[in-house]
Amino acid sequence: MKLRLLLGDQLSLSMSSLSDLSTDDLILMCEVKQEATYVKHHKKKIAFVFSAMRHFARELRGRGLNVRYVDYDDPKNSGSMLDEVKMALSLHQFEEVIVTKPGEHRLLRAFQTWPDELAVPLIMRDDDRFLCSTDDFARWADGRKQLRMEYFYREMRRKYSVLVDADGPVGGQWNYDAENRKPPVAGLEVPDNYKAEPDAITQDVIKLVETHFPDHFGDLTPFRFAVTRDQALAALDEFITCRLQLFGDYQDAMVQGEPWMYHSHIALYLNCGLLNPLECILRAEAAHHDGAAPLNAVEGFIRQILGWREYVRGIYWLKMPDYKAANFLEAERALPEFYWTGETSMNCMRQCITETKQNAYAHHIQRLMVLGNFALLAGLDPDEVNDWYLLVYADAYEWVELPNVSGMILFADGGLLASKPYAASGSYINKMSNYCEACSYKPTVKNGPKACPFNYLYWDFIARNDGKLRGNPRMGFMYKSLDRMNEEKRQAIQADSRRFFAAMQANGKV
Ligand code: FAD
Ligand code: DLZ
Ligand code: SF4
Repeated sequence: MKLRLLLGDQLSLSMSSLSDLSTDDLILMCEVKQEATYVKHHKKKIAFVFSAMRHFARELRGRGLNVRYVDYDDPKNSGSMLDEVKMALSLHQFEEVIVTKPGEHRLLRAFQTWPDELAVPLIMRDDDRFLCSTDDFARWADGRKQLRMEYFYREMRRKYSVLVDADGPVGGQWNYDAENRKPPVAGLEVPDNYKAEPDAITQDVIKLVETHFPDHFGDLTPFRFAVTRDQALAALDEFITCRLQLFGDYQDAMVQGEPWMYHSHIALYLNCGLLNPLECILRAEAAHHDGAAPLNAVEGFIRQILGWREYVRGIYWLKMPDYKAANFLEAERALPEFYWTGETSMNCMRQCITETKQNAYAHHIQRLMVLGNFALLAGLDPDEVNDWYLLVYADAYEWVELPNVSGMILFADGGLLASKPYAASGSYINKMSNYCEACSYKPTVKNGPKACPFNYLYWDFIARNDGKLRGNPRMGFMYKSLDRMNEEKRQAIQADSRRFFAAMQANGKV
């Protein structure tokens, strides 16, 4: 008889910890304070994880399996995963505890200390839900000077025979990104996103979160996430039939009041096990095959899952724990208060933070080119930025959050993940969104109180990091432009940036 520990992001019948399951075994699932508060997760994220866990436990029981489920508000709940395992072990004679390796290094480290604490062996199995194992990624990375996602992705396309035919990549190119940068056009009619009706289980969880996590970030209701595999499949279906066609065209576009755009909104389901990556990829590939979606959209979507998602996980496990401490640009400014309140005159930031607060979601380009770009330009401390991203999004787990934040947005890893910083001025945001129309700053003004802060902060960032970035071949053009600037212009940039940072630090009113 074995005890099988199942974590909140392991909600799949195909978990390695459940293979060779016997009907005598006990599956342990527990809602514990430790996991719910190691960062103060968004209220919607906790409600999502707890409700999905409870629904999955119900499904397991429906299949005749033994489940010990510890509710958060059970008076006997110890609050600690280890103590819950000990408690379960005291109930029967178990031979061993089996668990699939967790998605976060902090928990793996904790699990590694458990054998000293437990009377039976702890067996940790690899998480084989991913399409590239950590060993295969390490083999791919071994000996390479640069770990570029694009080359990894091409190998994954070949390995899984996705969008490839006898002549190579379908359509003749591996990557159609150049077609996926259309600015939004007026009158876009974005389809309504998938919404599940909260059932009694979800309603109980909402009450629980209201009671126990009142000071956590974010709006708890309306809560419309899928919480079962069937619902998650319905959300995937909605994406494939209603949004995929324009996913590519408007992948980088941002529109005021349209938080969901043509994205799929499935990361939270993929990351907790309700969906598996290959089924999403194959659905998109089939849509192209059937003529229902163009290649630029389908390839772009598949690249995010088969490429980026697997690649960032590979980087995480290859480079942890050092990756977390990386701060190549020596950024140390505190995260400003408006990341929590949304109270800033920068309309793009206000929109993206408000939507994050409401939905525990922002789409990629909001995370990257607005919220992340600001964090980079302002030189915000990577630890604080990482904590923020880890707690505000329903899809956030450290294996995927950390490389995106430290590598992709902050360049804290010195260029392991991105060949140059994703820094941009207000003109990028103005081109790719309609946010600037409703902003009290002007994207075309470069200096002075009316100027878009992204404009002068951009050049301040370039000047401030001269010693670290000038040697980067992809930054040569920027440093040539900086060198051509006259002294008066440089001083105006510095003065505006100082005034901005002083106001931001003093009262946050920027
Ligand atoms: P879509 O745009 O529809 O993309 C489809 C799928 O591709 C996503 O569901 C996701 O599984 C995958 N994907 C896309 N981009 C990435 C990427 N860069 N890395 C890994 N997977 C990707 N994604 C998370 O799942 N969790 C996070 O905590 C997270 N933090 C991020 C932080 C920053 C600063 C940035 C720039 C990106 C982050 N991402 C994260 C990646 C990406 O922004 C989200 O996966 C995506 O916005 C989720 O929305 P969606 O499901 O609508 O994605
Ligand atoms: C995110 C989360 C939360 C909020 N709560 C729990 C919980 O109470 N019990 C649990 O088993 N898992 C939870 N999780 C998911 C874990 O944090 C996740 O398994 C680890 O971070 C490893 O990825
Ligand atoms: Fe953002 Fe600048 Fe545009 Fe305002 S003007 S919305 S701050 S990019």
